[in-house]
Amino acid sequence: MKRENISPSFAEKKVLVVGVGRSGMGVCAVLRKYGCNVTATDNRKSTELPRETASLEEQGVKLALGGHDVSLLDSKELVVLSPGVPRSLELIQEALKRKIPVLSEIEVASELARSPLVAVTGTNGKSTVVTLLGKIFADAGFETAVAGNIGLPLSAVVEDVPPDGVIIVEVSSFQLESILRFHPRVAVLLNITHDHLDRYDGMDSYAAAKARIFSNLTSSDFAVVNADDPLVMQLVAPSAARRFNFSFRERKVESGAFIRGGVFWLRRSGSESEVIKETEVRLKGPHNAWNILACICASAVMGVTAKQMTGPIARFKGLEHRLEEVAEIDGVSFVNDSKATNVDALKYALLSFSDPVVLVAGGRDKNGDFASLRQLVEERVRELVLIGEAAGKMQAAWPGTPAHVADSMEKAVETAFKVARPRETVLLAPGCASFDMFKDYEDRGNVFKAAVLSLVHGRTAERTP
Ligand code: UMA
Repeated sequence: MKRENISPSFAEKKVLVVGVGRSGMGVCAVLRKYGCNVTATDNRKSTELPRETASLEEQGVKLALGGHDVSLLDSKELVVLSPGVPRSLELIQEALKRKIPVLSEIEVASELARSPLVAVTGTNGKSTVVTLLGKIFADAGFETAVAGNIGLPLSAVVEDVPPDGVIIVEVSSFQLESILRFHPRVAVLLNITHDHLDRYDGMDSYAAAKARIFSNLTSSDFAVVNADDPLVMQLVAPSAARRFNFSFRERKVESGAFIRGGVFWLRRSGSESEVIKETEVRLKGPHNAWNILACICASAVMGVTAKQMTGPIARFKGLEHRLEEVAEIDGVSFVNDSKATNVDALKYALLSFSDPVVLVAGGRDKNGDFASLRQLVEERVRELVLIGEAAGKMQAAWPGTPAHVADSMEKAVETAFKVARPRETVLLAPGCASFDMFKDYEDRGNVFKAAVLSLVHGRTAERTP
């Protein structure tokens, strides 16, 4: 239901929504609710979008499918851009020329928030952090929603959470590119490493998009940042927000969280509280230790006590497709880290295992610097099984490690199982996007798991198209 006492800046405007995926569908509903005259455009045709077409028509949204004609901008007062659509698109450049504001779905949705937002960005770890934060806040008695890049658009839940609740929102650089007043109470920046260099013209523009998370913070807000990442520290420096650092080194933390003597500690106002022992944590790997430290800071600044955090952190086993243990066959463990879609995530996947692994990697290259991992691959990978478009580039980048090339995930799993020795791990950590062979990273992880399970059953999985 429309709230009577608020009038968002977009109310009753003539709006063009670009892209009718999850963000577009979510934002169309909100815009219609507040009296906007909405047209939605997508480069897919109505035959490819039957469910969306029916739903939008029922809501009174006009449709312009099968392309983006610039005449769609005539008389429009606002453009809402889906994150997957680049601002370099001719339609968007024309909108900017005509001085029509181009905003992202999170910008529009956040205007309707009644509760504080905790926004989380970074190259890797975002989904793990927002999910664990959701559990910590819920356990501490907050009404909570977890939304954003993780899958559920912010517009779908933003009005459901009461003022004393909290909305945890995963934000990507794509979403941050088109914010204006997006103003979280807590902004978390986990890390910045090479990713999406197929969309950005370099690290500077990618990092600048990430840094926009701080752009509207005031001295009443909090920036939670990884003090072990120099680029993160550089980007947060101009922010007026109160700083909570997290680090593996105690000396870098005045207020925040750190690890000392095998214990995660919270430090604020000069006093320290023990949160949890490393041995009680189920999440593996150094990257997950940073993720937990980030959660400690972000929940502490919102009033959660160290004691309240312990249980949810101890119970959290991690997410599907992130270092997910699939099965053990004849002493060989299979681990699915399909979410390792960039070089840095691949690096942390490898650092999570003390013994050498058989690595299944490859996919669609995002201009990743595979050669930077050469030494680590030589130390931690006994044999490689490479798939997808990047197989050749990876083989050339890691010449010191024996490699096999497979033309399907099923064959990759079979080959990896053949070469693996008892007590070794077969690790899927592609270091690449999935779109050359799969719908998305989840599809890739599911196909890997199905192939492993069919080995368990002694037969080859049949791939569904
Ligand atoms: N489209 C056009 N014109 C174009 C390009 C695309 O019309 O030039 C259309 C497509 O035909 C499609 C729609 O735009 O119908 C898709 O829009 P989208 O790619 O923005 O996808 P959504 O379904 O709206 O999902 C988006 C996020 N997707 C991306 O950022 C690519 C989802 O993050 C997010 O969960 C969702 O909003 C809800 O907030 C996914 C993602 O891959 C998980 N994110 C990237 C990542 O994590 O690396 C950033």
